[in-house]
Amino acid sequence: MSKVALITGVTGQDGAYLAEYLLKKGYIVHGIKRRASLFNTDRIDHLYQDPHVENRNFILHYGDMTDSMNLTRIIQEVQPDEIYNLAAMSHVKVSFETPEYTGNADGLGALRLLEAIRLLGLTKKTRLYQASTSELYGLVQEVPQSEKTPFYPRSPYAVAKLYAYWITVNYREAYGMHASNGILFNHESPVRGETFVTRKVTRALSRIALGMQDCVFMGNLSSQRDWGHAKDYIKAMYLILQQDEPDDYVIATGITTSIRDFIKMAGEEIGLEIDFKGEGAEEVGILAGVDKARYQSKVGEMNGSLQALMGKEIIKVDPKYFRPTEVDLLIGDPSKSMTKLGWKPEYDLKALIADMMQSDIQLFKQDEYLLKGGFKTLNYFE
Ligand code: NDP
Ligand code: GDR
Repeated sequence: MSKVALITGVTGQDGAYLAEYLLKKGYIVHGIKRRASLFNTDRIDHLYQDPHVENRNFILHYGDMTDSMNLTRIIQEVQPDEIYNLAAMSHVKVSFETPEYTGNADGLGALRLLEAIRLLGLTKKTRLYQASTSELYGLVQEVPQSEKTPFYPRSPYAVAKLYAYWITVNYREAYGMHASNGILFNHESPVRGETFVTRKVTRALSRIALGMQDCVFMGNLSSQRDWGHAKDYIKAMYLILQQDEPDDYVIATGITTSIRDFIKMAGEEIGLEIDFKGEGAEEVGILAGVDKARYQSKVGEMNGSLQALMGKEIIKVDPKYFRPTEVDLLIGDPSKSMTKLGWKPEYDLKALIADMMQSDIQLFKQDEYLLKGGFKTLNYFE
C-alpha cells in the first residue's frame, strides 16, 4: 500500500520539490493550493494529472490555512499518513505590513492542522512536519545556532512561527503525536520566490548581463545567511518523519555569507567583477570588469549595453528594503541532523549559485526573444 502524504503550500518552492520527491518514492501526494484569480501552479505543472483519469497519485485540493473547516474536511477525506505543513506567508519584510494575517496563517494555521488530527482521531496514524525556521533565533544569542539556542524572534513572521513551533511541541507532549519541527535555515533554488534576496540578485544580474537592465536597488548588504539548496532541504523533511520518535532538528550548512559576498559570487559565476564601496545607504556596487571567456561560456556573445555599464554603479541601496528589526547573523549547527538523520547536503553555495544563475540567464534569454518580437512588455518586480 502506498503511503499518503498531504502537503500544505504545495505550490511554493519547497512544496514543489517535496511533492516530486515523494511521488518518486511511490507516495500518493495530496496538496492544498489557494484559489487565485490567475493560475498559481507554475512550480508543479510538470506533476499535474488530469482529474478525469483514474488512480491518480497527485491530487490538489482548494484550501487555506486560515479556514479550519476546510482543513479538517480535507484531512478527513485524505486520511494522510504524513502531513507536511509548508504553507505560510513566508516573506519576513512583508510580515511587518501584514502582521495579523501572518499570525493567523503561519501561527494559528499550524494549530488548525494539529487540532484537526486530534479531533479526527488520527493522532496515532498521522505524522506532522512543521516548517520552522532559523528566523526564530533572530537577535543573535550565540553562534552557531543549534536546537538548544534560545529563540528571540525579530519580525511578525518569526513570532508567528514561534507559536507554531511551540504548539507543535505541545501537541507532541500532550497527546503523544508524532509532530516534529525542522528548523530550516535559508534555502534557495531556481524556483525561489522572486522577492527573496538570492533570487532577486540572480534575476537582476542576469538581466544586467543581457543588457536588459542597468541597476538594481537592494536593502541591507551586511546581513549574513547560511544558505543551502532547497533540493537538499526537502530530503531532511522526509527523513524527520521517518524517525521512530518525533523530535526537532536544525537543518543548515554551517557556513555563513553576507549579502554583499553573495552578489559578488553570483557576478563571478557569469564573469562579472563587482566592487563595493561606501557604507550603509550610500554603498554601491560597481561593474569593475568582465572576464570575457567566462561571460561567453555562461551567457554568450557580449553586447554593447553591458560594455556601456563598465565602471558604473549596477548595485545601489534603497532604505525602503531595510527591515524595522533585522536578523544580522545566522549560522546553523547541523550536527544533530547529520548524526541522527544521516542528512548531508549535496550542494555548496557555489553550486547553488551556478544552478540559479544558469536558470535565470536561460529565463531572460527567452524574455529577450519575446520582447524583441513584441510578444511581451518589460515587467519585473522586486
Ligand atoms: P513559499 O513562499 O515559496 O511557499 C509558501 C506556500 O504557502 C505557497 O504554496 C503559498 O501559496 C502557500 N500559502 C501562503 N499562505 C497560505 C494560506 N493562507 N493558505 C494556504 N496556503 C498558503 O515558501 P517556501 O517554499 O520557501 O517555504 C516553505 C515553508 O518553509 C514556509 O512555511 C516557510 O515559512 C518555511 N521556511 C522556509 C525557508 C526558506 O529558506 N525557504 C526556511 C525556513 C522555513 P501561493 O503559491 O498561492 O502563494
Ligand atoms: P529572510 O530572506 O528574511 O532570511 O527569510 P530574504 O532573502 O528575504 O532576506 C535575507 C537577508 O537579505 C537582506 N536583504 C534583502 N532581502 C530582500 N528580500 N530584498 C532585498 O532587496 C534585500 N537586500 C538585503 C534582508 O534584509 C535579510 O537580512 C527567508 C524566508 O524564506 C523565510 O520564510 C525563512 O523562514 C527564512 O529565510 C529562513
